[in-house]
Amino acid sequence: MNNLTNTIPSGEKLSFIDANPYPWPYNGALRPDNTALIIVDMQTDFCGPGGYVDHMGYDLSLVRAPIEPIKAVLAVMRTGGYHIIHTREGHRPDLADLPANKRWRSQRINAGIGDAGPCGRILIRGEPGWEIIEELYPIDGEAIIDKPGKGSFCATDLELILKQKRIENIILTGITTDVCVHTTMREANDRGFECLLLEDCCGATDYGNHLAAINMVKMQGGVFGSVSNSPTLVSQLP
Ligand code: C5J
Repeated sequence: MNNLTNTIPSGEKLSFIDANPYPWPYNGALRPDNTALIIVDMQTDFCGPGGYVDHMGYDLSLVRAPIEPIKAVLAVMRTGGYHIIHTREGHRPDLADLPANKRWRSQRINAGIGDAGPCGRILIRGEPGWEIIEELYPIDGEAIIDKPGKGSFCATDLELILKQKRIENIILTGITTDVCVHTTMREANDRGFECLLLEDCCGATDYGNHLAAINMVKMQGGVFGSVSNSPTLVSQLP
């Protein structure tokens, strides 16, 4: 493999991925057993025709752009034996976990969460629109985190699962860059996880917001972690 590797006196091999603003992970401890790929909300509601984002009138090509890059990363990380975790945003059919203000805001823009649409009830667990898209569908053994909010740690068992599996490094992909991916990255970073964002494996409903979200990660020496891309990761992953 073409990754940047070093051996320290203890004999442990260090591996890094070229990234900005620093080679990732900070300590070179990059291994399948301590590293997870998180794929955020690659659901029909966020990137498919007739889903929530489509209802809101945004350009689906922006949120579909990461599908092929994520596929490439997913294939190499599955083969390498890395942990794979998928998330899904959605609410209970009785809307018991839907904050009133979130519902109200969605109704204002004619994409009411819980309302009927071409892909079933919008953002409701179990409905066709809430499913992860076929191209990136989880396989046996991959954890799926169902979350009612934007971040993947709020009201979920993600942190418990990461700790049980002794995961230290998280590679973030999915949609949308500026909302669920960013919130998850910030939450993970504050909990001490070492995060890498793959810029071509994310997308937002607004391209300027996508770019700004990527830029924010790199401030202050990597305030939330570091940024790389799928070809680099695929060619350098140990
Ligand atoms: C949004 C998400 N944008 N998955 N959800 O509402 O980013």
